[in-house]
Amino acid sequence: MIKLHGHEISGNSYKARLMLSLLNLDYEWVRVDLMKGEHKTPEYLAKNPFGQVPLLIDDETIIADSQAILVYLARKYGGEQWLPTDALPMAQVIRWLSTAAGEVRQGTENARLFHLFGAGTKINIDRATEKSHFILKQLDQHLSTRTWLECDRPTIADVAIYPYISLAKDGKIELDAYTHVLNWMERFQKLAGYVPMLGA
Ligand SMILES: N[C@@H](CCC(=O)N[C@@H](CS)C(=O)NCC(=O)O)C(=O)O
Repeated sequence: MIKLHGHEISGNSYKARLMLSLLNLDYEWVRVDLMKGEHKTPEYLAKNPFGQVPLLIDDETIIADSQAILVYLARKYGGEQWLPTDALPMAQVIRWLSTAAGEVRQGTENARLFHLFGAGTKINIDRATEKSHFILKQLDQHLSTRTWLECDRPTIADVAIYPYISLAKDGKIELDAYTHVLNWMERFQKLAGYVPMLGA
């Protein structure tokens, strides 16, 4: 049985939940209480020394990091559909995983963290807001001629980018001006197996 360790407020945990659900995989949700510091206990750090969620355990295999979890699940359970292995399409998809961990994290993810948890996060909200609009403009432009981010079909590129873009409002980032992004989000929400954020 696959186990996903995560927290309901975590968009990175949501990313992993989405993938499990899109692949129609059974799994057990193990709630890690971030507020109580359960991700910093010796037992948890033994599984993920980074002390972060999400963490996926599939029998003996332990995978930390939402992007790595997407790659693992896509290749282990999804064949070529969600992550193709030919050089060019693979590079095109991985580019968005990198963007999720880079520009999206510096933008909408950090803006959300700031507004949910306040100044204690030490996040520069002006910079996070600027980065959010930078990546939203890029995404909007990219999606103006495409249905999905790459390969003319949903891939883990879409799964990696969707959570923190759909949660942009939590960071007081309005999406109204980004119509192609809004349309893509609507299409994403219609995928078989789509699940909303826990508690949303
Ligand atoms: N690169 C990691 C980042 C994971 C991450 O930042 N997780 C947050 C919750 S969304 C967390 O566990 N924060 C607690 C901490 O870092 O102490 C991923 O993509 O999974």
